[in-house]
Amino acid sequence: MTPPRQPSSSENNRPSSLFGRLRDKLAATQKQFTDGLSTLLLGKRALDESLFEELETLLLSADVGVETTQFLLRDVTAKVSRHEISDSAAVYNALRQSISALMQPCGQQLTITSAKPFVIMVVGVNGVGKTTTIAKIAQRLKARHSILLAAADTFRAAAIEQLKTWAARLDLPLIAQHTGADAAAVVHDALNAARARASDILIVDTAGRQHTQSGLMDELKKIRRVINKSDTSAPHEVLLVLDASTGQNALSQLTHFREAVGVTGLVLTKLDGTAKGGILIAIARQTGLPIRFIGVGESMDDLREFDADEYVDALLPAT
Ligand SMILES: Nc1nc2c(ncn2[C@@H]2O[C@H](COP(=O)(O)OP(=O)(O)OP(=O)(O)O)[C@@H](O)[C@H]2O)c(=O)[nH]1
Ligand SMILES: [Mg+2]
Repeated sequence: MTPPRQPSSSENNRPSSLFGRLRDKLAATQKQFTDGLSTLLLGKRALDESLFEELETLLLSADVGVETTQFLLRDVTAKVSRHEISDSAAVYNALRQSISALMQPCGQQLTITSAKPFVIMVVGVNGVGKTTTIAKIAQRLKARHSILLAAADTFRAAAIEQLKTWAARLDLPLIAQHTGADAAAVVHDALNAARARASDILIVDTAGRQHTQSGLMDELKKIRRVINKSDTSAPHEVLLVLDASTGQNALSQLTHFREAVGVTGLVLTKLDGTAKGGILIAIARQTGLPIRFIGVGESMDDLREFDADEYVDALLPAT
């Protein structure tokens, strides 16, 4: 049974409807993880071994990962040993605190500096939501900035068409070449066009690739070099898009892309359809990288700036 919840202090500072909606969007994670935790910990259970075993299973099934699960359990059991915690509801609150402390460093929003153009390079494996996320970000930023899009996914004709469709819908200019063109050459053109137009922001869409495809990873490095050659401070943001429902594999993608192109920010997509929302906690623990946005659906409005307090409140409602 899920207990009635009171708004937390951080929640009081925000419109409650926004909270409600994030919680609704995270329905799958909510059902398994949040309800599971509430049932386990808020029902006056004894603090015995079986409780911690069940807690471990819950954390692992939400894809918090072995290392991070052990870390969280160590934290909580140490508090039990020190007699700082004496009942299961206090375990819930201690866990909430530990997760919140892990997530805080990730809550750094993307800041568009005065660099002109501010270059955002978007990378990730196939189908994670790169192109859709670019459209969502562009829609969010276009009221305050002039934006140019670069279709550097020259791999498939459909990929160029997809970005063209978004550019037309958002009424934004786009630089593209034919299918099979050198992706770095498209980016070179786009940088020149951005300067000529005095665009504030250039967003570069790249082809999805597995980190094991060394030729394609080299292409990505080349794109980065071309950008960096035109402005040594660029790219100003290398956004890695990760599909939250891929679970722990997201961490290995992160390691490889970080090594190849120096990821500076993350977008976690498809959090609406997964019970594995705990992957964010593992990412926070193991990398501390800024999570710039989270994707919670397919529509244009389904991109949120990541707010650590909001996320923790949605995942573990304050008691
Ligand atoms: N449910 C849900 N679907 C999403 C989200 N973000 C993207 N998608 C969907 O994921 C699918 C793939 O999105 P794309 O943007 O084409 O992915 P991509 O990374 O550009 O794919 P490639 O260019 O082929 O590598 C589309 O059907 C999107 O609508 C999200 O946050 N939630
Ligand atoms: Mg794409």
